Amino acid sequence: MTAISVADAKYALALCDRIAAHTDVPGTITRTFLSPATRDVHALLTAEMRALGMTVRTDSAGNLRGLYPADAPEAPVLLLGSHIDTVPNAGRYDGILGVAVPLALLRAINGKRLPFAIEIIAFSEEEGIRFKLPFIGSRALIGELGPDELARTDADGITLAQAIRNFGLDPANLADAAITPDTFTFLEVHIEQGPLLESLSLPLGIVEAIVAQSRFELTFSGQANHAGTTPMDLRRDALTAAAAFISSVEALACSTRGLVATVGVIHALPGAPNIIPGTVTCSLDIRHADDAIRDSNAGQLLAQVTADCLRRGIGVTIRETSTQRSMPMDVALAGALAEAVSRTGRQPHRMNSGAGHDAMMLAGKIPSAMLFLRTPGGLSHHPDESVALPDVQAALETCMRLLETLTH
Ligand code: HGY
Ligand code: MN
Ligand code: MN
Repeated sequence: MTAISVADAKYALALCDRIAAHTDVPGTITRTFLSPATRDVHALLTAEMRALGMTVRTDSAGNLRGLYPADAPEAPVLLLGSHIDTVPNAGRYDGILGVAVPLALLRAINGKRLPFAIEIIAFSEEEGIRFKLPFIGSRALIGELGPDELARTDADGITLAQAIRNFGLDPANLADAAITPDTFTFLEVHIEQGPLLESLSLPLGIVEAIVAQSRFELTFSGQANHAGTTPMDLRRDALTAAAAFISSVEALACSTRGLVATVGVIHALPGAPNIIPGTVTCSLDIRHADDAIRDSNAGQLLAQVTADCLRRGIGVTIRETSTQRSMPMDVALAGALAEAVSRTGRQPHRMNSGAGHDAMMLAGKIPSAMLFLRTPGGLSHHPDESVALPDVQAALETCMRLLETLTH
């Protein structure tokens, strides 16, 4: 099969740079579900896909899908891809690299036809920023984008269904996003987004399972009042109640092996230094490799905050905005991927993913695997997120070896 050159890796990274230029917030890399910048990225990727001999379509969930034909009709389909939406002020590789590497792979194959077709998918939304619902794109592939999800509203009150219509698509046609029956495997190439591979001085990881994650939104209701005239014992301060909750989140996660929990968003209203906050909303993101441990710790935190707010005379409402169970990757495929890494002369490292990925949605339907690339500094969901050129070349060589395996 074809050799991989450093030019192929450079192509992938250059494509990530070109896509990073399309943002909804100038000065940052920020693209949310079907935003104006997404349309620009679709146009850019469509041109790349067509130049590689692919046919291109956009399904009704806004996933951009390029199909590279097989050497014969009616052939099975290998699905590759990742997401092109980002968190606010993101890096340029989270998600996107998982579209750029497969395109670089096809570029290296250089028109050769294989006994299977290759579909490369740029998922429309994985992060869950605009609608507080992660995996919108990949949910559509597995038939889990239903009326409840379509009724979700963004900060401007636009429903998910309307956002799809505003992009020129029809939510009534979501069946067009379904994984085709002849799709036999999904491989997602992604940066690790953590410090492990770098600490081991290894370029590539093979994901064995993606940890369970739940996200909640909490609203604390106290009494706004004058900061200067209201005695401390007469206050119903919503922000100090939230602060006690946030401290309890940190304390529990630090004392529970394998648990991570984060409050990443907090809004205090009315939001003036001389007004006691009357209403506070905050998020909770809690993860563990074991569903039951994730659930029991989430339950403990939410029971604790409910009791504490009762004592403080503060109202608290809790909404679970999303939850994903821990998802193992396909054992045989992970083995083939590890063997492909070894055949490039590198040491494969099997690991779990603390980050969620579209693969966790597809793995329940088709054999799925993930190839991780080392993240320098372990820094991600940050503009300084990076990836090393040699590691991109290593990933491409691994993917090429895997294609050889799948071809026989
Ligand atoms: O938050 C996550 O785990 C992923 O980056 N969406
Ligand atoms: Mn991410
Ligand atoms: Mn990602």
